[in-house]
Amino acid sequence: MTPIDLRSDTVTKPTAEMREVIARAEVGDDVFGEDPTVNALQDKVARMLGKEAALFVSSGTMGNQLAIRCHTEPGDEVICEENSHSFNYEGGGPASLSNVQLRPLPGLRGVITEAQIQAAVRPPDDHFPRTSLVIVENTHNRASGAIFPLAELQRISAYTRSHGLKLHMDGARLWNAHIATGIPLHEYGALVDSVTVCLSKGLGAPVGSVVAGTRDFISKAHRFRKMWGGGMRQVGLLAAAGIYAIDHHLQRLQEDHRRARRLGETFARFEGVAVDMEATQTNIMIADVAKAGLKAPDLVVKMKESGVLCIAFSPTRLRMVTHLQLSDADIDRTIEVIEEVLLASGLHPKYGDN
Ligand code: TLP
Repeated sequence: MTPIDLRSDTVTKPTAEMREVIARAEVGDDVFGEDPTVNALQDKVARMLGKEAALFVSSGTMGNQLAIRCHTEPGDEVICEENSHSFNYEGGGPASLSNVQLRPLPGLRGVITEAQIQAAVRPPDDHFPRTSLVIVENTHNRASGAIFPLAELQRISAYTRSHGLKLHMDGARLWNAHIATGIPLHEYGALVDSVTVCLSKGLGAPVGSVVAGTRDFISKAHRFRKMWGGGMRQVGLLAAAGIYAIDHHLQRLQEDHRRARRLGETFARFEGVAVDMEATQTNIMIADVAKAGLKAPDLVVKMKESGVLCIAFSPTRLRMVTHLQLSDADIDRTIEVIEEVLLASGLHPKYGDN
């Protein structure tokens, strides 16, 4: 039997309709700027985000790293949140590709505040690195898909603008924040200097991300993308999948959000299991089993034996991510498996729940 795969929203495979669109895509050499489908995707995403221009890139990591490279000089310092993707999961890219150091600040549900940023910005002094960039993540992966509050983002944006700093948003799952809150994408876009969005996560395209910003920023990013070997040729095949994904898979993200909450509520019913339901606002659910004295990797193995795939995010935290290739029946079955595995691990439901 095919397992129910909740390891990430990156695991989706192109649907039959998407494959048809890919097959029909008009293409050209994108390094010459001649791929009409890539150009259409870039224009579409730039428009949606309210930015002047956009660039199709191979991955979210490349989008973020290009932004860091374009907004900084070697020796600069970049403020980010300590659990952010750029700090934890991009292979030390900022040090290697941009020769900058990161200054991770502790966040609450992935959110760093304007006050924290203000306190961390270095005064001008040749002893210090120069603070040039702030990165925020929306939604926040390691904070259970929490949405960055607009009001805090507005404060940060006003501060960075008035102090000559750049602000980049890792919006790998900004689509989810938009659907969950109803806040238009361009409202988020207007507050930041650049933003990366991913097509290959909740939207279900096989490959690709888009980074957006001013025309100058994008022409710089275009140069570094080429330098880093990321210039692709007849890549309209993939851009077509991205356009299809935006047109057909955006609104349905609310189903993923509803399903992630159901999973969170299931874990939260057990003694010793902590789920931050306030943070579980989109398609990521993280359950912490520290108080139950369990180990997340052991639970991952047990769930796998029952046909449910998920990942351990730390020795005690287990992550499940919902996506378009899961059905309500898959979620029902997952809930059964969670209950079986937790009961078999000696945990009890709270307040006599069953
Ligand atoms: N996240 C992946 C893993 O790398 C952890 C996942 O399964 O969630 N920003 C954020 C917030 C992300 O969650 C990811 C991917 C990226 C950037 C990078 O995207 P890719 O994988 O396309 O480089």
